[in-house]
Amino acid sequence: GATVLAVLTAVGACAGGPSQEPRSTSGQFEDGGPIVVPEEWTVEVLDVSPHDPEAFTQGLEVVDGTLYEGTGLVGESTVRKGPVGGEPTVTVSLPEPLFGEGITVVGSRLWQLTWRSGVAVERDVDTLEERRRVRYDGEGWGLCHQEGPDRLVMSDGTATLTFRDPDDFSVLGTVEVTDSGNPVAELNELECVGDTVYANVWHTDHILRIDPATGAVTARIDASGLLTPQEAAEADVLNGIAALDEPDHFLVTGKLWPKMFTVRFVPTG
Ligand code: DDQ
Ligand code: CA
Repeated sequence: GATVLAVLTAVGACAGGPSQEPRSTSGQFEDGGPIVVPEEWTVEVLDVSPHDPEAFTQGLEVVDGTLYEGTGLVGESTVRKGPVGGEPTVTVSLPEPLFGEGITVVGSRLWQLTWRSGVAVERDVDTLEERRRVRYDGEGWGLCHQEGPDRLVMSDGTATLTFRDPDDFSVLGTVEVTDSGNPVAELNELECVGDTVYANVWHTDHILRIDPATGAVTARIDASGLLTPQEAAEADVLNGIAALDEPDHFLVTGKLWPKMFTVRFVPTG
């Protein structure tokens, strides 16, 4: 696990003076508990597969060997599904003016967020046809579903993750994500794996491993260098993490990336 600095001598002590207060004024603790210093991890590439270089990837998820991808941009937003490593077999469009964002599968439904319209679209997971829309406050960025507790986890461009009822999107709670005690804004695409939430951070090549119970970042995964400089020059940012059926294996891609990478996240050194 990550290093828990319950007794911290150097950090915070200089600025705050010699206070031994065990709560936040000393910088040693946050409201949620002791400050957690994330581990530094990297990615090990196991395989490379093609990715639609015109897909402005906003959501990526694999369920039972089927890859679901949501794309963005007004007039170009879609949801598509197909076998992992193959071409999509079903593609549907999200009509203007909606800008598609994160997606997640919950049983027989798929939820698709929109960026600034405050609308989530419920789709039939088989046909991807729209079933209904629900409203939410704020922006929509990333989305994933936890089995237990049965809830959605949603990012909105801030450091706050919102937990929602997977039936009606009502808010069940929130948590602020912090790295070494500091809020991390612009959390983007999400992936729920057991009790862990992974998030990539907009405009970075970092994927964060987050404990949603406390919001603490427990590992910072450096996923830079997946694309060649030439490929990166024509692509947009890293965005898209999907846990594969094989434990600890993930697909990672990005907006307008020509490739998807099968990776494992591994501690550095
Ligand atoms: N978000 O996905 C991070 C929430 C928003 C991305 C917005 C990207 C806008 C690109 C606009 C390009 C217009 C051609
Ligand atoms: Ca995902």
